[in-house]
Amino acid sequence: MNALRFPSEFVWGASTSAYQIEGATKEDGRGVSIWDTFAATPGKVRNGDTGDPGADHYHRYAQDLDLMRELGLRSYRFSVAWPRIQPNGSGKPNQKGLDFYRRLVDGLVDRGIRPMVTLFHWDLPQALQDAGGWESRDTALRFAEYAEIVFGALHTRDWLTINEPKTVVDCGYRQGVHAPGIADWDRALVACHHLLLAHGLASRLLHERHPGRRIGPALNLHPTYPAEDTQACRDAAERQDVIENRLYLDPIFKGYYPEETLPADRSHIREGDLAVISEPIDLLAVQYYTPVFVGPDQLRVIKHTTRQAGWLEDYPDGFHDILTRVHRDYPAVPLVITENGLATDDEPGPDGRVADEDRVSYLRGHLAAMHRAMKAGVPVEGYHVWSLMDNYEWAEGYAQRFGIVHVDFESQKRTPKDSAIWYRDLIRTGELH
Ligand code: GBH
Repeated sequence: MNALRFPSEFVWGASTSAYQIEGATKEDGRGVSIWDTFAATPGKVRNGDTGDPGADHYHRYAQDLDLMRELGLRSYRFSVAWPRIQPNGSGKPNQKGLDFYRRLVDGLVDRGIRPMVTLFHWDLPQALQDAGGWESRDTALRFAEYAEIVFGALHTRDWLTINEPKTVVDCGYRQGVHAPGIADWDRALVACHHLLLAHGLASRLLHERHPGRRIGPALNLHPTYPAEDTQACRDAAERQDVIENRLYLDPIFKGYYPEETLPADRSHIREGDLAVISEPIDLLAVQYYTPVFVGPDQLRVIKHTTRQAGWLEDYPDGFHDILTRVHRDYPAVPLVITENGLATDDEPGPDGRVADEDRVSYLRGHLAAMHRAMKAGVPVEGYHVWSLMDNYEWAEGYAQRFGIVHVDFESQKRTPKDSAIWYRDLIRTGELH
């Protein structure tokens, strides 16, 4: 492949989230989150793994900041743990929690790395779950209060509201494989509405109180394709697209829900809600891992198997297709890629190197596909690999490693994998080889 050039102002970065890396779940006044509860419930997470020790980032953040600088990152996307800021989900902020994120943001700025802050990456305060969680409208109102506390404490431009509302809806409320572990589609749709409302309320607040800043949602988008070239499969893929993508894109960009997703009982959807949800956004954060191939029976068909995560297919064209489609159907907003990556089971070899060639190949293919979309006019301003370092992969515990930096969860030693060295060179030259 000839080298592909990226614009010199292109923003290269890496992503993490609080519960997955911080550890220290009982320190400095942090309250209990629904993931602490879920992980402690027997049978929910592989090997009974919990967010402790994580990558012990709460204590090692200074070392991790130096690592980011060595890799040449220009942006770092992380999340704030709501239970560190409001241990019970409402009321006066916990100073020590705010101080941690202030130190982190200062450390980034000192090193010339742009912070991108996610307000909610799934670690809901348990006290709010006890009061109904996302099925309760009040959680959306509490989220806006929490957002305003964080907006006021961190002086930084770019903000993301909710990470992957679809995963909360689908894994947390439909399948029950994530916290809070509910398996009921009707309840999932209520939670979905309140997640979107929370996004809209926080976005509106930022616009009213902090002009000059930018905000948007972080959506995991999955292009859907017919598994076979038949009418039944094409229809099934179309139906699947509604559930995967349009349930989130349509209300946010157009102010309405796809007809097929409106439940019989709509009492939770109030007059004016969709105007809040469709508050204009300043950027759309796109997370892409895998397409979905759909069989005539609406069941998923896996076509391009990857070694570790069964749900994740290596299909770069899907990235190109979803980017061009989003830009065509939901135009006029800059796109930032906030997650893309692969799980592998790499360990350091005798020479200390971590040879993760599958990850390099996945990333290379996906960046080439993104480049193709940019050439076709899609305004992608930056890219963040998932993840900066190995971490707690939710229900998979520590078994799946998505990092470009290896973490030994016993010693907490960090070792940049071959993919990290490759990424550093890409950032330095702006050329994809
Ligand atoms: C993202 O989720 C998350 O934002 C991030 O925290 C996570 O670490 C990363 O991607 C890698 O997974 O679908 O039933 O097979 C992506 C959505 C949801 C996909 C859980 C994998 C596994 C359960 N993920 N899903 S299932």
